[in-house]
Amino acid sequence: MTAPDLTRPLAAPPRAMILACVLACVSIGAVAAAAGTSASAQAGIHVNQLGFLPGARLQAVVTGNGARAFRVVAASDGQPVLRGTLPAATPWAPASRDAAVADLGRLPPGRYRIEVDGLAPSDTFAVAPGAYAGLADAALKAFYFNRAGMPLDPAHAGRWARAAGHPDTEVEVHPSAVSPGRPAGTMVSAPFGWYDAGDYNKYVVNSGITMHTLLAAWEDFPGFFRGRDIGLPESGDAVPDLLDEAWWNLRWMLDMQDPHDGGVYHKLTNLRFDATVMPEAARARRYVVRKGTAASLDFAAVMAQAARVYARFEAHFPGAPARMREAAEQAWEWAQAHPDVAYVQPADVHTGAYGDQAFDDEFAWAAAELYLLTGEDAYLRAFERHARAPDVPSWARVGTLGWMSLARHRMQLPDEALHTRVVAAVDALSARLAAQARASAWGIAMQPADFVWGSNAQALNQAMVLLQGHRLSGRRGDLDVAQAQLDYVLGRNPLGVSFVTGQGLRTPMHVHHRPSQADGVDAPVPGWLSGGPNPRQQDAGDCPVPYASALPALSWLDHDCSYASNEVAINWNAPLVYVAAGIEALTPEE
Ligand code: G3I
Ligand code: 9MR
Repeated sequence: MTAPDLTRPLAAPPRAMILACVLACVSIGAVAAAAGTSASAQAGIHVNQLGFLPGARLQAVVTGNGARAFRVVAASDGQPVLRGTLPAATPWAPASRDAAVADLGRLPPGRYRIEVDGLAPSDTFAVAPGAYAGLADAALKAFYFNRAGMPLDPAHAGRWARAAGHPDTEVEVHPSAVSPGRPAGTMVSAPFGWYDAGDYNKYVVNSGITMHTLLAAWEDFPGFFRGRDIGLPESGDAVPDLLDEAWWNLRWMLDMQDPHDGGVYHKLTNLRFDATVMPEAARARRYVVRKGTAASLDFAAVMAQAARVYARFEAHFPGAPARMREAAEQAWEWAQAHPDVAYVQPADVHTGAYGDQAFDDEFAWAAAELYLLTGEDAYLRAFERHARAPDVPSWARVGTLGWMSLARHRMQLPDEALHTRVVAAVDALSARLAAQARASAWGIAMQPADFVWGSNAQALNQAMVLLQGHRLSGRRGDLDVAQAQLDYVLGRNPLGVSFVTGQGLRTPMHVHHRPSQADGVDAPVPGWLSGGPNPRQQDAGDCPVPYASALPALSWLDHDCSYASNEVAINWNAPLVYVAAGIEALTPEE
C-alpha cells in the first residue's frame, strides 16, 4: 500500500479522510511542514494531552531532527522554567523512526509547553492534582453507556440518551447449546449486561477479564473509588459506583449458567452482527450459544472474585455473595467434567468468536479465585498444576489474573515459600516490562508484536502489570513506566492522538461503535478507548479509505469502518479504568 502524501491537500477528499487526517496529520503533516521535512521523516514532540500529576516523573518523546536540547516554558508567558538535554535519538521499530525521551523530572502545578529548536512546540499540558480522575470516571461511565436492557435517560446520559434495546428476556437456546435440562426450542431469560463493544452481543469470555480488572481496581484502589460519583442512576446508594456498574453485568452473567448442569454458555448473540442502528432498532432473534470450558472457567473466576468483593455489600445485595459462590463452584465442577471443550463457531453463527484452544490459564485463574474465596487446598493444588509463568493478560490469556489475585491476597497463602514464589512471578514480569521500556527509544514496553487488534489495551494491560510490580516491590521505576504507558495512550504516540473519546486535544471521532455511529450526535459516546494501531488491518476490505501507513504503531484509521483499529470494547476500557485510578492512587503527592 502506498502511503498518501499527508502534506498535500487531496482533491475532493472524502469527509472521513479529512477527519482521519485532522487527527493524524495535525502532529505529522503540520509539524513536518513546520520542520521543513517530508511526511516520511515526521518530527514532533509527543506528550500526554491530559497532563500529569504533580508527583509524576514527566516525560515526552521527541522524534525527528537530531536536536540534543529541549526547554520547558510556562504556557502563560513563554518563559523557560527548565532546560534539559536529549539523548541521541535511536530507532523505534514500531514506527520506523528515531526517537529520544525528554526527561522533565518533576514540575510544580502549572501549564507548560516543551520546545525544541527546529520543531513546532508541543501541545500545552497541565501539571495538576487529579489529572486522571475525570478520565477514570469517564472510562467507567462508558460501561453505563453500553448497558443492554435499559433506557439511558438524559439526566445521566446527556446528549447520548437513548431508548432501551435488547431486553433479552426471550432468548432461544441455540441447537449447539441444548442439553437434557434445556431441550431444543427452550427459551431462557438473560437480561442486562453490557454490549461487548461496537456490536450488541454479549460474550462471557470477554466479560471474564473485564470484570476481573474492574473488581481488581476496586480491591487495589478502594480509596479512589469510594468517594466518586460518576452520575449513574444508582449513584448515591450505599455502594461505590464502580460496584454498581459491575453489578449490571454480573446479573447478566449469572443467567448465562445452565442451572441444570452448571455449564456456562459462551455467548448471547444474534446469528449475524446487527446493522448500524440504535439498540432499540436492532430486533434480531437472540440465542445462547454452546457451553464451553473457557466460558465456564472465566465465569467461575469472576463469580468467586465477586462473591469475595460483594460480601462487604451484602446488605445491599442480599444473598448475592452466596449465590455467586455456588455458581462459581458449579461452573468449576462442569469444567472438571468437560476440561477441553473449545468454542467452535456453529455454521449459522457469524458474530464474535472469542475462541481459545488452551485452558490451563483459565483453570489456573479460576482455581486461584476459588482458593481465595474458600480456602480449600484442592484449588491451590489445581492452581499449581495449571499455572505457567505470568505473561501480559488479554481475553485469551488469563493465567496472570490468578497470579495477581494471589499476590494481592498473599497473606492468605498457606506458606512462606508460595508467598515468595507468587510475588516473585508477578514481579519478574513487571521487571521485564520495565527493562523493555528502558531499552526502548520511545520509553515504553510496547514491541512491534504488541500491536495486535486492541493494541491500546495491550499497552494498558502492560501498565496494569507494572502497577502490580510497583505495589509489590516499591520500585519507583515500574510506576514511571506505567505512567509512560498511559502517556502513550493519551498522546505520547507517533499519531499524536489521545485515544480516548472526549479526553484530550485530538481524540477519535469515528469509533466503530453502533450507538456512536447511529445516534446523530457528532461527538462519539465519551470515555471509550479506541482499539488502537493494528498492522494486520483485517478490516481493510470493509473500509472505503486506506490506512495511511502499514507500520505497527501507525496502522490506525479514525473511520467507523475500522473495527480492527478503531472499535471500542469493554475489555479494553477496563484496564483504562484500572490504570487511570491506579496512577492517581499510587503517584506520591509532591
Ligand atoms: O492466537 C493468534 C496467535 O497465535 C498469533 O500469534 C497472533 C498473531 O497476531 O494472532 C492470534 O490471534 C488473534 C486473536 O485475536 C487472539 O489474540 C487474531 O489474529 C486476531 O484477529 C484476533 O482478534 C480478535 C478479534 O475480535 C477477531 O476475532 C480480538 O482479539 C478481539 O478483541 C476481537 O473482539 C471483537 C469481538 O469478536 C466482537 N465484538 C467486538 C470485539 C472487539 O473488536
Ligand atoms: O461490527 C463488527 C465488530 O463488532 C467486530 O469486531 C468485527 C469483527 O468480527 O466485525 C464487525 O462487523 C463487520 C463484519 O465482520 C464484516 N462486515 C462489516 C461488519 C461491520 O460493519
